Amino acid sequence: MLDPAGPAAESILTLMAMLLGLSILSFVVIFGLFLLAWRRRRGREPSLRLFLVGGGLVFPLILLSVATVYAVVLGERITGAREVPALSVEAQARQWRWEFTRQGAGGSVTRPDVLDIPAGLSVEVFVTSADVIHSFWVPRLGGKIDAIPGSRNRILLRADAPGRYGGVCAEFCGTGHTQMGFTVVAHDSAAWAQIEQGGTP
Ligand SMILES: [Cu+2]
Repeated sequence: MLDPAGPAAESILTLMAMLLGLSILSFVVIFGLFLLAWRRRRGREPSLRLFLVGGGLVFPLILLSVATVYAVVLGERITGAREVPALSVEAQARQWRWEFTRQGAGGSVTRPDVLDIPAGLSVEVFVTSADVIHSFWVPRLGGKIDAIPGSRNRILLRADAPGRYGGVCAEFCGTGHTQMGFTVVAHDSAAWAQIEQGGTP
């Protein structure tokens, strides 16, 4: 996730860096005030009003407003709610593997533990589970989404460049949890055209 390869993962990293920055800023300000109070304990009394209104209301209000607006704007990018995807894929989790199904030229195509996508295009993945709760996560491409029995959760992924991206189950789901990895293979346009014609990836 520290080496994002698509817009959703990039937004998540930006959001994390921004929240970390605000936390450090707030820590420095509060610790600075503490040091000031400690050094001046025998001096004149600081204004109680400034402390309560400034430190208790204005300062956190500014920090939280910035964080909220930023998170909402980035959240739109992460969920891709308004984007029209180029491809829809069904992902079904079960103890302890993944099955990815898409509609191809000759009917539905299912591959275990490998998700083929076109590079550079948005793909929506509908995630569900056949048994317990799992979680779908491709750290370099986007955030996590839970795989819940009886529910169909959507996540939007885009890989900017062709390549292989590792995915994991991010919710402890039993003794085989650590082996429940999968691979997202992003194909270039020529290879993807072949796959759409029914060729093997
Ligand atoms: Cu799992």
